[in-house]
Amino acid sequence: MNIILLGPPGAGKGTQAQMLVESRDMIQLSTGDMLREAKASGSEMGKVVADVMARGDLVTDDIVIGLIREKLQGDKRGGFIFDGFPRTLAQADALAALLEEQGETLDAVVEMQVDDETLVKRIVGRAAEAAAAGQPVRADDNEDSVRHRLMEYYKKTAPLIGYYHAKGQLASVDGMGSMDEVKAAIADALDK
Ligand code: B4P
Repeated sequence: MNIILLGPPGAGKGTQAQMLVESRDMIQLSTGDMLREAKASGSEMGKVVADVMARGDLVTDDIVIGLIREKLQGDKRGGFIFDGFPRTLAQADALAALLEEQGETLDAVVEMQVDDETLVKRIVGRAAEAAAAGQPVRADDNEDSVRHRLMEYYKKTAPLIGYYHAKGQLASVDGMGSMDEVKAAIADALDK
């Protein structure tokens, strides 16, 4: 099964993708993690994306599509979880073409719904927890950047909700509950 986790920043896409890796032996493809790894490695691409990400802007479609293309060649295990990809209509079209090339299908798109103030609180809270534990704080985990990420989401990513709804692939779940409640809602949606 190949699925997309769609939702605003802080909706819990990464958190739920991890849970699906454990429960269904799926492979998590997080473009956010891939970009942060590129940044940490100091590669040319990492240098290009660092400022873009810190501002809360989207990285160019070419870069993220290239990252996903590479990963689709590898082991497929229980299927792929696309976490934070696609984020634009161009990325959605590219994903459809890449899956077709591999003889794969997209089985479901799970949209996680969380209100804006909860998203800001979660992300600012994550930054505060990391700082208190002496761990590195993500450059984009501050209130200004989160609010900018939200604007980008509504402008460029939210249109994907209608796009996948029209294809009959969309399942929307309430992402406001506890992590285990959201996990159960996603399991329910996937079983249907
Ligand atoms: P991502 O890494 O995808 O980050 P995100 O959207 O902020 O996080 P996510 O929804 O996964 O939330 P999480 O589980 O961590 O993107 C970062 C940046 O990379 C983007 O802004 C962009 O610049 C770039 N990028 C990535 N993909 C791209 C693409 N395809 N195209 C262009 N640019 C791209 O959860 C957040 C917090 O909430 C955590 O602290 C978690 O513990 C907490 N939480 C989760 N679920 C909870 C729950 N149910 N209750 C309470 N707290 C919860």
